[in-house]
Amino acid sequence: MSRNDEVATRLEEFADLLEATGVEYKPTAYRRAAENVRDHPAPIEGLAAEGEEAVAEIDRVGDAIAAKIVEYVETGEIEELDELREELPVDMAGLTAVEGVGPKTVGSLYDALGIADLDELEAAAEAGEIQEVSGFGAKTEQNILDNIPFARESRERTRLGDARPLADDALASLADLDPVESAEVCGSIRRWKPTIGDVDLLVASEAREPIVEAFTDWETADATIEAGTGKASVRADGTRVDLRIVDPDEFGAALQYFTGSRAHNVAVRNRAIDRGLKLNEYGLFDVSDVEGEGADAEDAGDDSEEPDATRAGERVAGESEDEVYRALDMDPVPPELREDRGEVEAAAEDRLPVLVGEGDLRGDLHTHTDWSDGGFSIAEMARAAEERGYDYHVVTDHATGPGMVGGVGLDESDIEEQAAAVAEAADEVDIPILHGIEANIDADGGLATDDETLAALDLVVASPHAALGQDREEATERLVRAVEHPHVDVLGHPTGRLINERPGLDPDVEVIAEAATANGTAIEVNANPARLDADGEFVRAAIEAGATIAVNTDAHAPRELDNARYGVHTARRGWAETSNVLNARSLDGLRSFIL
Ligand code: DGT
Ligand code: CA
Ligand code: CA
Ligand code: ZN
Repeated sequence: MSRNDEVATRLEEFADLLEATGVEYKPTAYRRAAENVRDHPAPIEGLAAEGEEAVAEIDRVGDAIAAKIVEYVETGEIEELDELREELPVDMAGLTAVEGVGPKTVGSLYDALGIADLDELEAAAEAGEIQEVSGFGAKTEQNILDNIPFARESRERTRLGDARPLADDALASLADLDPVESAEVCGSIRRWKPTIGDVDLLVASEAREPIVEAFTDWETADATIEAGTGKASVRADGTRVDLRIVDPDEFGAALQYFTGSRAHNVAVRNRAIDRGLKLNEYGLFDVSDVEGEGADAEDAGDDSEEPDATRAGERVAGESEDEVYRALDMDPVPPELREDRGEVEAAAEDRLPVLVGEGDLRGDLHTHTDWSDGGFSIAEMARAAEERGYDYHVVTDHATGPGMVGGVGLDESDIEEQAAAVAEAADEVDIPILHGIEANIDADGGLATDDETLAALDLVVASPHAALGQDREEATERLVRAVEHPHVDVLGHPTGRLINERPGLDPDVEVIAEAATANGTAIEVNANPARLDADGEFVRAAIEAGATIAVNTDAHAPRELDNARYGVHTARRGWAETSNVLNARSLDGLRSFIL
């Protein structure tokens, strides 16, 4: 966490505590200041060293807040914040993670019932105490109860978009060390799961101590949890990072083991047992001659959840992962597929999909500019796409409609005006720019933008932005109607979920997939790491039904085009091949689909 982030987090905590104690206006001022401190290009500690005036130069940071920032950078504390914390000793972040619970609610419930954390909140709701508090009712209490499990889970798991860069950073700090022969990320990150419990790293080396030392000295590590000879764990940016060091000839077996998932490993291990072999983190061993093991052993351990963790037997494979899979008469399984959803059988029968790759995308079909809520011009965004090597670029700013607040969306006349601006920007870059729109799907599946305007556009993405609490049936009907709309080309972030923030819609994905296939509408994998929507399971249903998918970043800034990789790996989790992906096609291929 940069110092700017850290200071911003303190200011936000300050804002929450003020709001909880009933103070008005000031919380908003602190939140705005926090946002600008976080986004400020210069390190806050440098400005603080120059004094309060330099800090107050940051937009929206007044003298009073500047003084607190300097106090914090100099002493590590803000006296007034400490006083507020004493006055209201609650787990604010934990409690406000519950949808519908804001700082004000936290303040009221603390005053009335002394609720300080999630466990106490749950107990009070279960005992029916919350509905007795003035301003609360039975419905609010039930809502709180319903939303606690999601809040708990989201407090415990880190978004892939935060964990992957952390893992890459840790790995880079290790890979350069002299004694390190190979280094890889494993666990759920290597499988590109949307959220991860902890980061797992694996290093192959004959050495141990210097690597553990370098790891615990890694500059992002905040604390050492444990440091042994072959393994160590640290906490970094609030996430646990585990490192294991193994001998180079066991690296492949260890990589296979620690990549998981557990269910995949059990299935692969049972395949080994069927062949008189034993697979564990040390290697693949022929145990037919080992007493008490082998196929004839009384307890051959079929369907065993845990492997026999010894090196007994004759080593058959272990140095590389591919070698381990091949020795089991199967094709190497891409990590994204290792969830025990048929991949072991497919690998054994030589019918694994050839998955889409990061380099296969030829353009982005969902991007924003400063015409709506993006921060950059049409030409700037298109140039960034060109620099990535894309063959085309599609601008899809927000149209007006439900969920668009503060005049963000474009109405029909804005869209017409933008068409001319897109044509002008096209002269500034060497790739074609298509003019699209991101229309809003209203609660019953209709679009707020009129048909004539939609018909004149090159491409229409339609996405839900409001009414995301609908039940399954309503949500399914709504999305099917949107997919059937004659002008809709892409169903954008279909569930509207925000990972760790809100679950979004829960439609019947098979029904949507069939409608999408029948109507020639693509289903988006929104690559924003806060969304990853559709997810891998949805993608798989889409592809099995014969639908086409689109991997889009929904970028609001040039650097967000880099999020494409999260989308590609999510599509891979859904078994997507290049031919299934609309924006892996040439401009002609794209045009014939969206026609
Ligand atoms: P996470 O961290 O909750 O997102 O999920 P993973 O898959 O990264 O799980 P983690 O970190 O507990 O362990 C990493 C991998 O190592 C896991 O996917 C499978 C393997 N593994 C770890 N411990 C065990 C174990 O006790 N039994 C088995 N069968 N596999 C294990
Ligand atoms: Ca893990
Ligand atoms: Ca772990
Ligand atoms: Zn968008």
